[in-house]
Amino acid sequence: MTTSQPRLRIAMQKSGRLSDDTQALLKRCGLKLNVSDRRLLAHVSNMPIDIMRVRSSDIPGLVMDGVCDLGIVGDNTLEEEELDRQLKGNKSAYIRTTALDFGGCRFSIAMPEEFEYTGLDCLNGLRFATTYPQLLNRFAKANGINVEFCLLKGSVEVAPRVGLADGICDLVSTGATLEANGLKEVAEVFHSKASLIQRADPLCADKQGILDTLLPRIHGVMKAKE
Ligand code: PRT
Repeated sequence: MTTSQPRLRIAMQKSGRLSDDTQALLKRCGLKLNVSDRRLLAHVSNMPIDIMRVRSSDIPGLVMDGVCDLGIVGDNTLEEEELDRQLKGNKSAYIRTTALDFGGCRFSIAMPEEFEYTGLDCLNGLRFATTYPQLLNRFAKANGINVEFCLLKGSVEVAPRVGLADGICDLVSTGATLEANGLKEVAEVFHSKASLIQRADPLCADKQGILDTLLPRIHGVMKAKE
């Protein structure tokens, strides 16, 4: 009976804002990837690595549960899942191996343009639409304010106009979406970038060997871009 060599499994976003940069990073590290839309577990042909292509929001859990050895995900998604799991008493450990140089954005509170913002205190008791309630809750507690949440997985910016919430807390890069929806950014809650994360349990020697080859390449690619 032959036993095959263990393959390092990396989770990345299937399609969206992080997928092109993630794929480009892995290719610049010399990984030969055959990624097609339907293939959700892509084989790297020149190294013992498999790439699992999933929703961004599933990546932290896949790494925390040890289904994937590594993952590339936004810090916003990562910390939201960590806080949510801690609240529920579920496994939430991981190692942040490398802070990457893409996926930068702010997670910010935004209010209708006509709102008179005088500081965080004036947000007390208001209701916010957000995809990341735990991140907002942590910020509110740290600043001694009470806020209510309304969970929306997308189109968060529409919430105040339709009477669902007083304001929103969402990801912002250029600010164009806020402006197009009559909103203004009033407070930054969290600054996010993409990170490479690793499962907390030690890797077997074979997988650790693969990671020891891959990591210097990732750092080299990032340094070359500086
Ligand atoms: O669907 P999936 O589970 O894969 O994840 P997702 O819905 O979070 O996917 P996606 O592709 O929208 O975002 C993936 C990650 O990219 C986020 O988790 C962030 O870490 C990062 N990122 C960086 C952003 C943005 N910038 C960003 N601007 N994610 C979303 N936005 C959205 C924002 O929600 C808002 O609707 O872009 C709009 C604002 O952009 P501006 O330029 O108009 O300000």
